Amino acid sequence: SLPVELIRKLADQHPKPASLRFQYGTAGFRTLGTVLDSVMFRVGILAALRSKRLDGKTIGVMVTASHNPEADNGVKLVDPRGEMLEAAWEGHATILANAPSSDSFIDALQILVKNLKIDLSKPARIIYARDTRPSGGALVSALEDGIKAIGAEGRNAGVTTTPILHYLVRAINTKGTKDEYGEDSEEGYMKKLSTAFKKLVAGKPSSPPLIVDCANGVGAQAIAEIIQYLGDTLQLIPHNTDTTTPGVLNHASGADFVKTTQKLPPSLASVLKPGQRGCSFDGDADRLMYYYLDDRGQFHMLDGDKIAALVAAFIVELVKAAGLEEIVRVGIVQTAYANGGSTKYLASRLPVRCVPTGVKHLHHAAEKYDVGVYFEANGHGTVLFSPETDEIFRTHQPSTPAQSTALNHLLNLTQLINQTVGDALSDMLLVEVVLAHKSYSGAEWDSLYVDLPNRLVKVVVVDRNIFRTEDAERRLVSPPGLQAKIDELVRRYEAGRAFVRPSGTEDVVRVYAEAMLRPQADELAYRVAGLVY
Ligand code: NG1
Ligand code: ZN
Repeated sequence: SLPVELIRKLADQHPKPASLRFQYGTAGFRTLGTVLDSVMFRVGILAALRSKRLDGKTIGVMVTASHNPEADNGVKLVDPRGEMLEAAWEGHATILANAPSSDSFIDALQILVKNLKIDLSKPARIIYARDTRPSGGALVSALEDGIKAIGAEGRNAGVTTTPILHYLVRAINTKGTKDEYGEDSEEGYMKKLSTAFKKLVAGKPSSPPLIVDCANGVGAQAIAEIIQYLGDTLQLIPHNTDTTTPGVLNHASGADFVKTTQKLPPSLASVLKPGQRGCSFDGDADRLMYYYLDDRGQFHMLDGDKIAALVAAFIVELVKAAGLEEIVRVGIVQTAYANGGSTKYLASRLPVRCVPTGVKHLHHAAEKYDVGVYFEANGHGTVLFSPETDEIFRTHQPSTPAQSTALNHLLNLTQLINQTVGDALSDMLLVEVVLAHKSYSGAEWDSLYVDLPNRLVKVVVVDRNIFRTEDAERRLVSPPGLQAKIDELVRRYEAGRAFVRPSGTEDVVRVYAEAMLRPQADELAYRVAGLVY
């Protein structure tokens, strides 16, 4: 049975703020760092129950608020294969977080244990990590109290990136099996990625140096480490690496800044030279944006859609060159935020699916392909190789040296790519591999297709829950009549497209619009926003 006395004693030290309601959303719990103490304690216990339910498999807990302002923090659970928490448990998490008192929390735990038939005699194992946020240390202590209260085994992975924590979870749970993912240490991760990268670029002329904007977050630490492993195979020049000065995290820098403002971080203005490539990580290093300045100094953004196009084309080529095009099917998964230009380009070459926003939707849809490439326009994404495809790459007998080379490249890609979740570091190395193979400059990559001008705006509304969508969030079903009005507006714009959906992470409604010309995209976005308001 549950150690009720110990849980109560420790729960009393982490009381829930009376006025607040917490919700486990697409990014876990996320709000001001100062109000998350009770949530962290309870998440420690929830993670232990999840582990027990899965026969003692290790569950991950990541303390981060990603690209949000420094004062925010958050927490999300990672399932045994390194994936996002199973959807049904999001509801359990929300219930536990909102129990008003220690007693009602314990009652809720008892109900959960009973309903889910959790065998409390099973072991519970948890690995946890946090990003560089100042509130992280105290929140981890609260989490550790939760882990202690239920008698689970906890392993502290320290301050690290979200994707490294996902990697560790999978590595631990596959240790000693035929699916072994890698050594379960940060060093193991660095070795795995750098070894694969070196093999993939062997013999290729070395690329010009790449500027890396670390958003003053934990990515700076990962970049500093990977540089040690890469030697002279790739020149990285890190910027925005200050993880100690208060207030600088994600400030006017990082992948989200680049995507939402469609601008170069001001701190790179005197750094990035015309023609040179740069990229930005977000605060926990799971999103990546590329860009370059053209000869006239004009900024060009290479977002998640451009990364998907680059990577998918490369993999398709390799699959063909390996003689596997009849056996291995490559597909793409996007969300409604994917630029219309990218969808048109990709859909004429490959199967493309559109799913609702949120990594779990993309990930699950990508698993349906032999090779599934998924990227959100904001730069979060990865490539999944099915177990059967992995096996084919390992066992297929090439009939020519060219086939053998292509097959080796594919095998190395399965090692380079973090298949658990989007990973800025791994994705950056992947992009660099493709650019090196194709001898592409930023401009050549950019010219794969032309982005339609687009605008994303937030609208604060009284109740965002009245906005309900269908067709992968591309159409509104409620409030009644609104979609017809949007359609009526969109029809007046060449290549016009617009949609409205409630955010899953903020108390706002998002409006997205695109059109053939910049002023029209802006105008359409503001007119649709006017309908919503
Ligand atoms: P919401 O707030 O539901 O739009 C945002 C991003 C998602 C995803 C999640 C999780 C946009 C428009 N939305 O979701 O793509 O990354 O955060 O972090 O970028
Ligand atoms: Zn992030």
